[in-house]
Amino acid sequence: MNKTFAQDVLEGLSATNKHLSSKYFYDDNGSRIFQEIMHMPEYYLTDSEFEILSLQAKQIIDSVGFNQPFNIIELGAGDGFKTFKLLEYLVNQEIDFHYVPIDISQEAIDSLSSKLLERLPNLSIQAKRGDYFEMLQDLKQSETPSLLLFLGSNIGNYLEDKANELLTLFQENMKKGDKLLIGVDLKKNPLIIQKAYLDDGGITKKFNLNLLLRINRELGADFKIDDFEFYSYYNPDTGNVKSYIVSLRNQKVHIKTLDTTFDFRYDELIWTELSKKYSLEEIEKLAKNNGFSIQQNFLDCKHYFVDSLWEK
Ligand code: AVI
Repeated sequence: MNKTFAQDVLEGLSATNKHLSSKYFYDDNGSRIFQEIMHMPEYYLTDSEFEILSLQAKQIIDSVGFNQPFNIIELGAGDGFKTFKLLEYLVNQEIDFHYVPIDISQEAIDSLSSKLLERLPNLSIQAKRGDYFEMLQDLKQSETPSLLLFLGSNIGNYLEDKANELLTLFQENMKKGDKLLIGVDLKKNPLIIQKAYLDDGGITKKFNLNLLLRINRELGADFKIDDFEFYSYYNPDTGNVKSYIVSLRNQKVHIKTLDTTFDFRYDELIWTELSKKYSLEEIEKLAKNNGFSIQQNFLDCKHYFVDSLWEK
């Protein structure tokens, strides 16, 4: 069942250890702040993946190996900045494919389509807005082979069980021979990871606090943003980056739609996000556990990030 925003907020803020899901970061405003994050020098993930898709587009497409027209279905496409290089390569080689980017934000989808068509007028594209759980269902019916893209280390935002559930869902909706290119952020020097999430400019803080503004706007709450701080840390033993909103004083927040007042203690945490980092061995297990075999790993030159090509 797909729970609503209101139900999830009620459940998360009523829990002993308060939590809110990072999937709600991405309203139009949040998606815009995420673009800012992707342009921060500390947020190496975007540059690393951009490098892989720019310099190894040919190798990736050769390894995918479809010898007939195919679909590229991108889940959580965002502004498509990374994917551009791969698409550009395909268009320049006059390879016959159809691109279907899917994202939850209408604004992101609109800006992606117009930017791409401006630069690649011959691109065959049909953007879709929505939850990708629903969008996957057409996949199995189609005769055309598909390459699924799940880039940007989006998989890192899922707890282990949910990650397995999602990958199994992909697997079940793919046809034999379909491919999945999955972007995963690798374990590395903890200081580099820490800086990507606790940036000096406070953009990641703004990204997290935007969730409180969203609750104010959509659920009629009265969060005072200045009374909350942001904290994030990387644990190299587990590979987990965990992010939190911190209450700076004892305070009450009323949420009209929920007809409920919540107490926040001084220093109380609201857990907002997991951004898990993997080793190559863990990625191999993840693939195997969910019915995939790894065909090839494509790494950037610093070995910070991998785009791993999986086959059903
Ligand atoms: C979308 N996702 C992979 C990002 C990440 O790195 O976990 C979201 C993000 N959160 C803070 N900075 C970026």
